Amino acid sequence: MTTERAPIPKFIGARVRRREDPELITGRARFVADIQLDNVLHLTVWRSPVAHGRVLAVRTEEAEALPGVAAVLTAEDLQDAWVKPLPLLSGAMAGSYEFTRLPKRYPLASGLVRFAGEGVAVVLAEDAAVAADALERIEVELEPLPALTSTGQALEEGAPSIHDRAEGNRAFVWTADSGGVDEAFQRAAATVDLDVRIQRLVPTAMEPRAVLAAPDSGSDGVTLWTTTQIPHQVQGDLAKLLDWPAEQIRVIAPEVGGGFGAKAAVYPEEALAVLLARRFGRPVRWVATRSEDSQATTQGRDQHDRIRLAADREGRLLAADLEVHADLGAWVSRVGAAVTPFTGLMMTGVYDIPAARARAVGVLTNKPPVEPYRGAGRPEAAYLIERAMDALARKLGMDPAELRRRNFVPPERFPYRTAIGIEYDSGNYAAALERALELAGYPELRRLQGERRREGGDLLGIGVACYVEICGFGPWETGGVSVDAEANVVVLSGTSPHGQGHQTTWAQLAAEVLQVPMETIEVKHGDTAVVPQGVGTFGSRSAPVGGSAVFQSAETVRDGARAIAAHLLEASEEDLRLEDGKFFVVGAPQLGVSWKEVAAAAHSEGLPEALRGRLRADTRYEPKGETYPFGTHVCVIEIDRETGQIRILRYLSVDDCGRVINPLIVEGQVHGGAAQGIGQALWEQAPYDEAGNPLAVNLLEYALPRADSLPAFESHRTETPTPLNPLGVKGIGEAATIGSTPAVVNAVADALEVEHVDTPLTAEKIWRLL
Ligand code: MCN
Repeated sequence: MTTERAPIPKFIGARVRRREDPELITGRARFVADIQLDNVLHLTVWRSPVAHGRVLAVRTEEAEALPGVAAVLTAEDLQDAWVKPLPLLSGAMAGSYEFTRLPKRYPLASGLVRFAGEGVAVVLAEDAAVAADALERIEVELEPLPALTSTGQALEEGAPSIHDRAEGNRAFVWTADSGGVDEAFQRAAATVDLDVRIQRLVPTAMEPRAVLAAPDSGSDGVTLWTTTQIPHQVQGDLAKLLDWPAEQIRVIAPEVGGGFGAKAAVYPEEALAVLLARRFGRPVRWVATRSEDSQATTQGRDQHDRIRLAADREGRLLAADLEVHADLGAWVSRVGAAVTPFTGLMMTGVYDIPAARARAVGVLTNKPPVEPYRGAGRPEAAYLIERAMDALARKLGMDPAELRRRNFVPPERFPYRTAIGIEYDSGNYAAALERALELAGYPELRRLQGERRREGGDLLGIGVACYVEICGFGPWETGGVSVDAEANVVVLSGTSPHGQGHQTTWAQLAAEVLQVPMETIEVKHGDTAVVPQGVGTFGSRSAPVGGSAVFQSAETVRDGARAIAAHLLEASEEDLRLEDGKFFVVGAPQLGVSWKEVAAAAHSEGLPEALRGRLRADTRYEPKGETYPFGTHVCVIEIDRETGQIRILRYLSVDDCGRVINPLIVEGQVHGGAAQGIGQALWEQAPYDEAGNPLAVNLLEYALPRADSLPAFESHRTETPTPLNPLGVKGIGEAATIGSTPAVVNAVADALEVEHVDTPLTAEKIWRLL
């Protein structure tokens, strides 16, 4: 119904404070570990202390004999329970797989352990202390085997294969090729060739992972509370693994303290808790310690790449060529085979490059599995192309901003098909760059830098990075809206927020369409019994896909309400306008009915059949395609010549996520995202020794960014809506992580006047370089 003049948005675009925060910041929110049940058994996992070894014997008698221990179980004890291995996804939007050999994983290792931290046996005990003591009494005889800790070692001729199935330690090889790359390199006036290592990171959510599973009374069902971003997929995957009907597994994601992609996996502990709760008829709880989490939760990034660019004399790009060696760890994660190709798919970035070729090899090593981590393959892509662009600018003696300007995909070319074969929906890359340069005072910064260089003071570096990312993945998401007899609104969403503020933004969407106060709207999510279908929160998909579902349901309910109002007013629907919670006849505002009256009538007996049930709608929204947010980040740094210490003097970004639902939340997402990208650039790394032992398993050893080491973020926006969804929104959850790492590293390379330096840019590394 489009007859009414669209009211000026009151809720969409407003800086509404997050309604979930009061509970969170006053400690009233309930996380998995806060849920108390009677008669709980505590689960602990015996984890391999070595990265690679043959399990010769597991002796459990001593542990079993400990008072309070209910059971000690090994992979062999449980093997009949698992009907299928943990499910894996593969497939890419363009290009093709030369082969895939994805090893089959079960919740506990048997025969071989393949990374330090892999689970071999479990204890169930009456309390957590006994469960911990029992672990120490389990005796596992292990024959250590040489560990492969890098893609270089794993791909070497004659290297032992970690899995029989994946010979040569290649789990998959994905390629895409537009053709014409070699010819372009032959006729190029300038080329660059960078060898880049992207270190492994530990996704560090505030809340380590935890599970609690309880048998339902009077049925075969089990309820699982878990720290997940994807409750419905956990339900589906566990049902396949155990061959149980999905309805027998209710999955609840209560408050989840961050995830960053690492809680979008389906984990052994989830499967074990559900299985054992049913077997023992008692609730089963497992809560990871911080150091356990750093080994038993999936990790991020870890690539060794080579990127080459070819350009003509004026700096116009002719071709790009990329080889990715992705260190997947010991197992291909649930979506690893589908996500690694993103680095290749997004390799041309914001530039119009006529020829491109990518090859991505998924390599198995003796380290914990890598799962998507904020950005998942796209931070790597943006980092590679943006580092290579700076290197090319150096080679051509050209200002890096000018080189970018010359190569952007122009706004009139959208939708734009890249040489790799994916389609960007909308964009104005030059607008974001120019705005960022203006806000930064770019010419003045360059002048100052020249002055510093002449005078020999602390080194000043200016980093510019332009990014585009792919997000808003399908295949669908659910969003339901209903209005009860008292005009209270309930929104049901298949997304599963864990810090993104959907409680607030979904209420904004419904309030806008229904023209009701936000306080009358309740948003429910994260429980498969309340919201029967959903896909979950990852890949910055919730606003474009889940938000669109909520929006469309709200429109359907509003139209239903208008029909009821027309019936009550004996007016024509076309003559009715909705404003401030009231339907009224245009030109006669005194003739109106409120939402309360409409809702009461809708739930009463007297309504004609055709108008019944119209205050409820459930949309399963299928996006027409992915959306591509973009932006420019600018970082200004100073390097202390004496210590190699890097100080960020200014950090600003111009991000474009299309139409914005809540600017306050978008800015929060940008701040958090940038903090993570800066952490990767400067401090964070998950090192392993030659034997595959992790060297950073707690927050003393793992250098997480801290508030006092981060700059004040200046967050700005341009707004280029996507034509692909009714809201015009693109995602923002990962954008700043993608834009920030290259901005910082470009600034440091600019200060040092070097072609490239690998992350993390610790003071020691910089000091040695100086
Ligand atoms: N939003 C908006 N206007 C837009 C786009 C988004 O107001 N144009 C709002 C959304 O309504 C939502 C939030 O911004 O409230 C993020 O939306 P979106 O970009 O769709 O991302 P998702 O909600 O799907 O969140 C996933 C994304 C990812 S992939 C990671 S990783 C990540 C991130 O979100 N992990 C986070 N942000 C995080 N924030 C916190 N606090 N914790 C994490 O673990």
